[in-house]
Amino acid sequence: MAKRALITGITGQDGSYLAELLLSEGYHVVGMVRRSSTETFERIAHIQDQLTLVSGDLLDEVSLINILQEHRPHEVYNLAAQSFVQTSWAQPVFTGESTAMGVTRMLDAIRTVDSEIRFYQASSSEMFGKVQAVPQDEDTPFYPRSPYGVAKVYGHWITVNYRESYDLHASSGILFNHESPRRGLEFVTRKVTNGVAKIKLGLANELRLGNLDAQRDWGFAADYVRAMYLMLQQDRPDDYVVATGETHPVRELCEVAFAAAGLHWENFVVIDPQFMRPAEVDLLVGDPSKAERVLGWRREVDFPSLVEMMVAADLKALQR
Ligand code: NAP
Ligand code: G4F
Repeated sequence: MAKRALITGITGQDGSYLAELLLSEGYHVVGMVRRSSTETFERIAHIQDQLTLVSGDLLDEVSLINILQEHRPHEVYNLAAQSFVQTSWAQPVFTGESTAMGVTRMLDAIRTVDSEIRFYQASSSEMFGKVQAVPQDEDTPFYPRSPYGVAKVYGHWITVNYRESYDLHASSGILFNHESPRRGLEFVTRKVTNGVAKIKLGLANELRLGNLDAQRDWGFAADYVRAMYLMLQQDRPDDYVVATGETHPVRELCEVAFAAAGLHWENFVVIDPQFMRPAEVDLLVGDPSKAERVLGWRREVDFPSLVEMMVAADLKALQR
């Protein structure tokens, strides 16, 4: 009998890659989508006929209980969230409702319907915020710097708490930034690679950015969803840092991305204060040793290859 998995956030970057992976592993994949006046299925259009899409929302626990009762998944991957850090200052309450309380609603729905369901929570390196150690691992204390980071800390600890209180197989992946050609256009990697492609094709003549000094540990999203899957195949639930172990400033991202199109970044990048944040996370770099040792996880794509892949994809899409 095929295993059944429920993915919340299936229309997002990670949801689309995870759905592909689970289908290739022979799963029956159920994807939860929220009601919208227009469809947001672009990232899963190529596999939509292999998926069961169901309507639900992390803000509505009744919808979660009904979905679990009807589809009886063996595994739930909770990827849905208000995931853009900058927006979390403009919409702090909504961010808390979906990114923090949404986790409790799903955990409680699992406890109510079937406590044997295995659960994955999409935790984030944003929880480390003003970092208390370098590199960051599973024992590094959290110091979030945005309403989003605070909400993710709540989601992380409620996952640990339900695991310890109710013996749920609930794991939390503390994932560092991961990117791809499917990344939302508002995040800095995709904003840069899309901006480079537009400039190269004569569709724009500048790229406006915020803090170029911030450093991130950037990996490839398709590598990272493999770690999520591996966590739920373990006998025991646990928490894992998933990262590359390397960090790069936004300035270097610009350098590599513009160079991939034969351009020099300093001729086009303009600093614009509107993209600066009220509180910044200056440096993130993760230590993935535990995920490598216990899960046998390895990343396959390095930083220059990732950026070059994204520039090439944006050039191709815009040329089309
Ligand atoms: P994303 O592209 O922004 O996707 C977010 C998904 O959540 C979308 O499918 C969105 O649906 C859905 N969603 C938002 N609010 C919802 C609600 N109230 N009910 C149901 N669905 C809702 O994010 P991502 O990059 O794939 O990230 C996946 C998860 O990992 C997120 O929880 C994110 O915070 C976390 N994370 C991401 C990274 C990263 O670097 N990508 C790193 C660490 C952790 P619509 O399509 O309808 O908007
Ligand atoms: O690409 P970003 O918006 O990603 P951020 O804030 O690191 O968050 C992402 O990764 C987290 C994991 O650490 C996830 F949990 C979260 O959901 C999301 O996927 O910004 C990266 C850095 C920041 O320091 C920002 O200040 O780039 C800097 N930056 C400079 N100029 C910019 C810009 N960021 C954006 N989005 N746009 C700019 O123009």
